[in-house]
Amino acid sequence: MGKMVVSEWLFYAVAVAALVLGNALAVSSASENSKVKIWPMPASASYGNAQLYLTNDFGLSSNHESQALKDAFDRMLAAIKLDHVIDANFSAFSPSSLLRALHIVVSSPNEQLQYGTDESYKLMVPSPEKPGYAHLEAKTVYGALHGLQTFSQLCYFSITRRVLEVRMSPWTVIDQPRFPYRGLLIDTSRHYLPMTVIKKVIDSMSYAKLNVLHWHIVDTQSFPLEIPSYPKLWNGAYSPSERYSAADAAEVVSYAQERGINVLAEIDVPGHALSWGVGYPSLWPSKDCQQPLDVSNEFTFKVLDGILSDFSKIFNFKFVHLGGDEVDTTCWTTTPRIRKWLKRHRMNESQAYQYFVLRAQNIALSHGYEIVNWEETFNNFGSKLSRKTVVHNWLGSGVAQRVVESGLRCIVSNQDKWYLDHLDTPWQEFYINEPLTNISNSKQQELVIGGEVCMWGETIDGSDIEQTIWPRAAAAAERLWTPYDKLAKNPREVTGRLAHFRCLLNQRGVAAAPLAGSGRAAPFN
Ligand code: CP6
Repeated sequence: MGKMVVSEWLFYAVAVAALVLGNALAVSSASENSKVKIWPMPASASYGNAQLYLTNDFGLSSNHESQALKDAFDRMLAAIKLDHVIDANFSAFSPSSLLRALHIVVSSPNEQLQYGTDESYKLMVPSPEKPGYAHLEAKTVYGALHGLQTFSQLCYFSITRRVLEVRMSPWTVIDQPRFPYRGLLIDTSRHYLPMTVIKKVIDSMSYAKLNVLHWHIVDTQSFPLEIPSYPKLWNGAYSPSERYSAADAAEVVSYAQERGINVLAEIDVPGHALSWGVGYPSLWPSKDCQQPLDVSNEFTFKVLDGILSDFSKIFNFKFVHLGGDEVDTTCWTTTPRIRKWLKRHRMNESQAYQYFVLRAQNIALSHGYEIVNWEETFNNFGSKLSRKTVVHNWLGSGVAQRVVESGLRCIVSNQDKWYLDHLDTPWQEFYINEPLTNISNSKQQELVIGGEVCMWGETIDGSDIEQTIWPRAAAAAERLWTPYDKLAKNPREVTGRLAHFRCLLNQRGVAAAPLAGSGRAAPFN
């Protein structure tokens, strides 16, 4: 007998033994032990002790012809194959240990992605009814996408067997997110981010089941986006090539949607908008006092209307972000023309700030949007805000509590925990930041729609954005996905699993930093 044959027999024997043992020992609960390497941790996961092998023609079968699902399946396979050569001798495996296909059943396959879309799924490997198959059930394509991500995390390339394998089967994962809004902010004004970089960020978000890309498009430093209604606005771009056409923006939206991610577009007004005046200087209070946007000029609101009209053709998320933070009204009171206007309208500068924000809200509402505003708008005149406002926290904790007490919705991004540009915030702080702190009433809890980690662009660009976002954003992603009672009370309990996810990101080409080097390894107690 040749060597090869002996080892093949050995594999066969081990595989059969594992399968028998696995089926005998079967299922324990995921929360009870650290063997589950899925990130973020699913709502429920049980597993056994057997090993399964994906056949070389492992394919998709589905009740529905969804191109999005087919494409996602192909990407998922590529992400688990990792370019390895799969040349196992399949005849050496027991037929009962082979997985031939993933069968996907989506009950509402035509539902479009939107805020609140059902993201639940149920994954069984193998299917109890069809032993050679894995089975994935979801209400929507977007739930199925999450199921594919989870499936990809159950599969490993075995370098000894030269095959894709699923360990610890049979698996049953029943899962859905804790919060409907799980965001990441990127900032393309402080540094331009190439389209390829934005797409890579979107890919990486899908691995962690984040579902909103908050695109802080424009700020003081540059205006990179084409606005067909006011074509000189992008004169405020850094350079002709550091721009996005309207078609580019639409491409970002569809690329994200195919991965289950909504795009929340932001134009931050009336502060943080100096670059608007490069193309249209009359938007500035004056040539040497250039922000906030001129509140006294009707043209300002015409431009805002044009932008939001153009947005409504591209950004089909139900929310638009209107900023409203850090407004320094000095230029309004020191510019004689505006000072006169304020006097004539019997407004002080803080009333003018309110007037601006509320008028911007009405324009957004007229284009069919609901609104997100930074928390200063709530802190200054919360009772005047449209009831369709979601207040975006950033300054401190405690605001969320006041927002939901007032009956408005809230997104949590407190800067001491969830600002990725704060390099001295370690992943453990990201992990333990709890959006529902001090909110116990269940009606109020529901008004906290989720949270968002913020990758402000002043100190990062396309060269280091990935390792600044990851792995810390993943820590927040679990906080936002996993049921509260399944979250680790001490982040130490999840270090190994997060390190594992970090390696998975690396394998998939995402430059996630080592855990000990993320957040500059600040001490954590
Ligand atoms: N840009 C805009 C920023 C910030 C905000 N808005 C910001 C403020 C403080 C810190 C980080 C970011 N760079 N438009 C606040 C929401 Cl520490």
